[in-house]
Amino acid sequence: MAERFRNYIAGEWTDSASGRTFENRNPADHDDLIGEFPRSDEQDLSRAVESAKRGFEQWRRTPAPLRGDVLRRVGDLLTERKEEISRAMTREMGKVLNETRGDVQEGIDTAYYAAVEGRRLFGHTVPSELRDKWAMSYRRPIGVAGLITPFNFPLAIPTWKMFPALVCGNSVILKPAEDVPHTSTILVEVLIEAGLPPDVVQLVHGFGEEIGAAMVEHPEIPVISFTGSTAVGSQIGSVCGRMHKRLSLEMGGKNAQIVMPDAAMDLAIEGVLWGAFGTTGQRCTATSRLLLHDDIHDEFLDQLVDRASRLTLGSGLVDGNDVGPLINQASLDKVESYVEVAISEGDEIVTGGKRATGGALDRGYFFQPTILRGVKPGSRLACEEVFGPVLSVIRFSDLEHAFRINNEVKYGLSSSLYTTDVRASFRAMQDLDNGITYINAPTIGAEAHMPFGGVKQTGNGHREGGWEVYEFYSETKVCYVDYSGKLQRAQIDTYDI
Ligand code: UN1
Repeated sequence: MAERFRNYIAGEWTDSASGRTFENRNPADHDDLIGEFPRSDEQDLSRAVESAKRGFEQWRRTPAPLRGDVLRRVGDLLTERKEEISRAMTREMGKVLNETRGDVQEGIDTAYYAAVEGRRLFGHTVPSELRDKWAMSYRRPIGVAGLITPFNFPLAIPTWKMFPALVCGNSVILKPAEDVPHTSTILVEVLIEAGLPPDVVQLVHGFGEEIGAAMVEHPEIPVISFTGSTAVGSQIGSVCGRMHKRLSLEMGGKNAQIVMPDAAMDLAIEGVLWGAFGTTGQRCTATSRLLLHDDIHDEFLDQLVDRASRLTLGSGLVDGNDVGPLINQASLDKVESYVEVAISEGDEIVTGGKRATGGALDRGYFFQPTILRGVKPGSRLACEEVFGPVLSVIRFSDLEHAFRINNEVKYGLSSSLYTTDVRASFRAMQDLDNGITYINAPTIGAEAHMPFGGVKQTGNGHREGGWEVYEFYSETKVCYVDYSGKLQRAQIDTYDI
């Protein structure tokens, strides 16, 4: 019998109202059934919203430093359970244990950062134009926040959204990706154990087209935060625009690592291996383009191919494996179809290019780390997000040329420049059209206390992480206090100095 997991609604672990479920299996081994999870719909959502509204009334009145204290305990509990959560995460998501430990650590860092923000949440007090009058602003919570999260960071991304939302005084409804429902189940257990009032958090499992869409369309969820594809983000954006909802979108990337001839070559090779094939390329920050200067192109590529072809594929739970599986069959099919596109566009496969098979690999969604050379700027492989272990190599002649190639895609999440030239580094920070630029580090690896997000089609102007996300989850309230005892008319009454 498969283990049966539940939603968390109105302070109880509960089945879906319809009784329907879906299966969660290990992407490295189809035979490994993790459990059955509720397939939720509008009925479950209605109950979750009613509870979250009660939770909001209670929580918005709880002093923010106390809200922060709950998050500090969450950080402590995640630290205690780090190894167990990492293993559960690798089992359902696939990436290797070292990476799932990093994912949990990102959640822990986000919790401790949030705990401290509970003692800040700064407003401003500024001079009034008038005498005996104060002018000030402070941050108020908004209401019920609907959080829709992807499969690739099963703990970190829910925490990026949830913890700031909670510290600001909102209640939250989390809809995790259907591929990774177990990790968020543990996260909600931890929140409750840490002392979060039960109505303040709701967990609804299920599919994007069903429960996810219902959340976006629900009139009593005024805030939506979504991480996922640009196509789905656009649909969500049109609904939220029509309903005047506050919306944060984190979407696709086509991130480039640029290598100049003066770079430390070994460092640049380590960087691209990690950026392109870590998390099996399933990060929105993944390095999916490698821009090599003409002078080093061939030599760099030879060494890189040698290293990439030696990466070991297999279950992320087994020590020594470097690269885990893709998340599911659809993802495997998509990656495979991009290799066909590459061939039709005349790109040359220099390593990989196929499903990885044989022995235990046959039971999972494994794809060989793949490098394509001769990819032409403007071609599909150079422009579209693959979300898998496929790296497109593009040549360039000088820095300006590399910047142009970097900037000509519709996405703008992260970029990276390897060089020892300080002028080139600062030019890159200024001219690369991305939300994040790394110098001498790969395109992945953002830190929890810094704003995270991208420009152009990657986002809609908001940032997760860092101090900025606290503005997203709160409204500015402005207050004036006039203690002059008389009517003072702004912009009309003037005083002699
Ligand atoms: C994502 O891929 O959606 O910077 C997030 C990084 C990680 C987060 C990635 N800290 O790669």
